[in-house]
Amino acid sequence: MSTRLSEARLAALPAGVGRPGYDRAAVTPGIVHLGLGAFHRAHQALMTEAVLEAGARDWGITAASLRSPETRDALAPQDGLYTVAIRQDETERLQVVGALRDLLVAPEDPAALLTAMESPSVRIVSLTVTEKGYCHDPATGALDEAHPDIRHDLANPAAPRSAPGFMVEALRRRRAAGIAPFTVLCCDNLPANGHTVRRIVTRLAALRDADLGHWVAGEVAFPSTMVDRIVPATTPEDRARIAAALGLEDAWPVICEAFCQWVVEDHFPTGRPDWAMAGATFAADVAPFELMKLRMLNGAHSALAYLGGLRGHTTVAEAAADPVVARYLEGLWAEIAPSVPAPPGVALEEYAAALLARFRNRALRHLLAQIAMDGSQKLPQRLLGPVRAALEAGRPIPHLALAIAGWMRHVAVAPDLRDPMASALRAAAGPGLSDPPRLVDGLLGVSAVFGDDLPRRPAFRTALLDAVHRLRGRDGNAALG
Ligand code: CS2
Repeated sequence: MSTRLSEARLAALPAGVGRPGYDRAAVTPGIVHLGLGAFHRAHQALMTEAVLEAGARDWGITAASLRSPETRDALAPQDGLYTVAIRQDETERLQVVGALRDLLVAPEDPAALLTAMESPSVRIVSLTVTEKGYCHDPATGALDEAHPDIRHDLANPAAPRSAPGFMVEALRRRRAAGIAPFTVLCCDNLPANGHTVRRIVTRLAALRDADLGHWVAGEVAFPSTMVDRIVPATTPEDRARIAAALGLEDAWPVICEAFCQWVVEDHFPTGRPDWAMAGATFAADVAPFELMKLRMLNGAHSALAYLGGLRGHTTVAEAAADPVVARYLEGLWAEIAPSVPAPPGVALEEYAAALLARFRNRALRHLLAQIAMDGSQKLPQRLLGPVRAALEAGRPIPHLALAIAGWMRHVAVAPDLRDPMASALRAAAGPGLSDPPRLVDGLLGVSAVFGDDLPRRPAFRTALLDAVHRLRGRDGNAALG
């Protein structure tokens, strides 16, 4: 086995590989990040790296995993260093990133994470904990007060498990100690993510103590953000290729596309890094960017995840290169676009064309199965928002209905359904494709996904039934053609 990437080995890296040029030891933590996944490392951490590179010393990141120790175990022996591989078709650029100063694993030591979040030098707590990490009802956006982690955190506030539980306890301690609250920066694909997380955290705080709830509502900033970069899971081949290029072993590099967008509402009462120098855009209103991205990009991703397999594809790039699938996407985007007010300076047709080109990036092995995960948490903001708008306007929705029927089929047939609501969804799906009305009505009745309004829309039910019938025909493949 070759030598491991580490601070001491940085000078030995080949000339073309980017690396920290600043004194890492002089950097202090200004951000605690919850959710140590690949997305954070290829997006916010990389942008923060540019700020550190430009001379800032007070915006280092303490990154915590709320679940498994895997990433910490991989990165700790490398002094927190890891490689970002930016890939477009046949080209690849490598950069070793030093922005992660400390690595924590919450379940091992919740008190250590709370102590880090309490520190006056920490002014931002950012999050990438995925949709399900907020313990909310996906259809309404409200805190799920019956969620086992929320019940646990109410009973054991000093040793929380959930992201909202950590934020509320840390904010309570800061308030008690007279320390200004941190800004909560949600970087997950939730609708109106700042507002949604504000509602969740405020509600949990109020359940602990009404006064604390008022204080959180009045004093804590929750700017909204739109985050965008495609970051597929790292494969063993990626690890081997990157080790060969570095001449050193990196146990957990991250892979991403060249495209990177971050639109952030500029509301940080205790300061923020100058992420604009790394390409972030600060805007007064993020909502139109967020809607566009969630519906056009993520909506199309979810449609591909549930339909691409019918044509034998396993990755986004394979599916998007298939002319039959590309035609379907065109139809889907035409149904979604009227529900998206174009942000200033953006033409939706060009945005859609650019998405197709990004999806076709041959260097990314983005598994459809990875995107298919957690559909119950993703469908409302990605596909059901556009469905509501189209039904309201009386527009037909054959492409949207096919995507949702694809999800219904997935729920019924997936050998290993990866979704926090898996057992409820399976029960609601009944005997599955053999009884389309039972499948459609059963799943439409899951109000955490479809709300109370959509089951009462006969046009929606009819479109779904029609789509499920199309998916049953022969091998389902014909439905897309
Ligand atoms: C994807 C996203 O896994 C998924 O659900 O749709 O992770 C997507 O790749 C990112 O949001 C792109 O910015």
